[in-house]
Amino acid sequence: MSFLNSFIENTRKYPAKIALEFLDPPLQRFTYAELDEQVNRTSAYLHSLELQPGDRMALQLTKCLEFILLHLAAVRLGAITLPLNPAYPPDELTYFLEDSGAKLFFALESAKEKIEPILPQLPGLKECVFLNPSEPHEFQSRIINRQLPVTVPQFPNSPNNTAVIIYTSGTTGRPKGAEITHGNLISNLQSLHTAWGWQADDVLLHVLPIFHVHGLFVALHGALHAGATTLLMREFNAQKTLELLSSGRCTVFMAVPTIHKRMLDVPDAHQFGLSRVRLITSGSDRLPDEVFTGFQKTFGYTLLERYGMTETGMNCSNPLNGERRIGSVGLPLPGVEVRIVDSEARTILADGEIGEVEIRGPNVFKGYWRQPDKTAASFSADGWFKTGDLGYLEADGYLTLCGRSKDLIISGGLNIYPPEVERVLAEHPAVAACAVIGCPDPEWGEKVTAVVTLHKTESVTAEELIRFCRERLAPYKSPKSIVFRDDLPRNAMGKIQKAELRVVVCEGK
Ligand code: MCA
Repeated sequence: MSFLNSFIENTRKYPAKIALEFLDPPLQRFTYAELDEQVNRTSAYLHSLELQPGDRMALQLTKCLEFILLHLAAVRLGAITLPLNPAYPPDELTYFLEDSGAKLFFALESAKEKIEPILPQLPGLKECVFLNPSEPHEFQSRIINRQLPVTVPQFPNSPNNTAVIIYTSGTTGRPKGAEITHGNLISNLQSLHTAWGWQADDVLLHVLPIFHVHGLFVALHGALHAGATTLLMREFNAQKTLELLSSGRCTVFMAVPTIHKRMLDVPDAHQFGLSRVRLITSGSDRLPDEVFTGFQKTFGYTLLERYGMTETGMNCSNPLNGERRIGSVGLPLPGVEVRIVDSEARTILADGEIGEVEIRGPNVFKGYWRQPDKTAASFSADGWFKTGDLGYLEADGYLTLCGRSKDLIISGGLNIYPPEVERVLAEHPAVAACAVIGCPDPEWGEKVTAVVTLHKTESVTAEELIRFCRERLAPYKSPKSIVFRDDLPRNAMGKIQKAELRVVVCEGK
């Protein structure tokens, strides 16, 4: 049983329907039957590279057809996809490939010079293939149209088999690979299918990256599961998005608050009519009230906010029909249980009381890749996943989030864990101590800000420190601003007081 079963069924039900269409160059369009054929050929190719069930295949590609084919084909063979942000520099990339023990790695031709030097450090990696998605014919002739001897049968995945590993950072140590199973994916697809009323005649406008839960599982898998059409924009463009949404062709749109805000900021945005789009969702970060009401005023549309995490997929959603409550992430999805506990005593709290959100259900991941201790620590004694988010339930079941117990920054819908950035800054010889915090920001939600003290004899500029970080971290994780201070506030145990820093640095008090 695999999440691919519904896709395969749809290739028989709707062979001539457009499954995928890339809207910007290279323009590409595939019916369900054509996509199925290409996935089969790609499976035969991966089989010829001896990709076995359970093997990891890493993809560090842009949003392209090659990514989608390789992902679906690997999973069809029972292997595990490891999607990686193309922005990861070699340092981070080496860690992900090494930790996951990836056997195959598909990367961008344009990154070849940076990647080739790290390959000798990866003895587990059997093959690294460089692709150029702007020249799709190359992939076609090298891979898809090769004479391959066998049609490979679909591996009979069980719900507990891992389908995808997505790395998430934590408050301690290096990022951990969250193992997401076929069962997790199927249950979440079914819940969302019902909750959001997916139809085979839906047309999804897809503007998100596909190396994350949101763009890959919720949007792309959701549409393939429904037998719907997906129109893909390779890179988000606010003006073009509004033109497409008002064209009457699209019925579903999913985005993060930064994207919704950019759409509101388009000059004369109110002139675009979105009345033929039946569903517009917002997730991955808290939806600011002004964006929620801005959408109502400008487009006459009430955004549907939902709540998810890499480890759990989607947990809650405001209803399709019913009240989409401002500030709330809505009701638990079918099959998902939500409770609020006291962060210290771990006792269950009553409605209205703020505590840590815990989740239980078939959507909850299997564990962190080869990290049994960290997996155990992330579950309560009775098996609920501790999200690290703070919130409260209302008597009618709506969940409202109001902060985090874990030290996490969300910028433009992407998670950044301060310790990762602090570790890099601490490597700079001039830095004596540092603390990384998220300051509220109208564009990004939160802006990565580093507060730094220097060794007395050293000097360095903010620009130099930012450049130092950008050489070692993905650009979205690198500080957007550096604040120098003579010392950092600490408690009696010597721990840096981030709450105090946030007040002083972010609020300028
Ligand atoms: C780009 N930059 C960022 C971000 N994105 N900096 C901080 N946070 C970001 N999210 C950097 C760029 O590298 C660039 O740096 C500079 O900021 C300006 O880039 P710009 O061209 O304006 O950005 P963009 O390329 O237009 O991207 C903005 C974006 C993008 C469209 C909002 O960040 C995005 O697609 N976000 C969605 C992420 C997402 O799908 N999250 C889901 C995670 P420079 O020019 O200096 O190099 S899954 C999840 O969270 C859970 C499970 C859930 O519930 O969904």
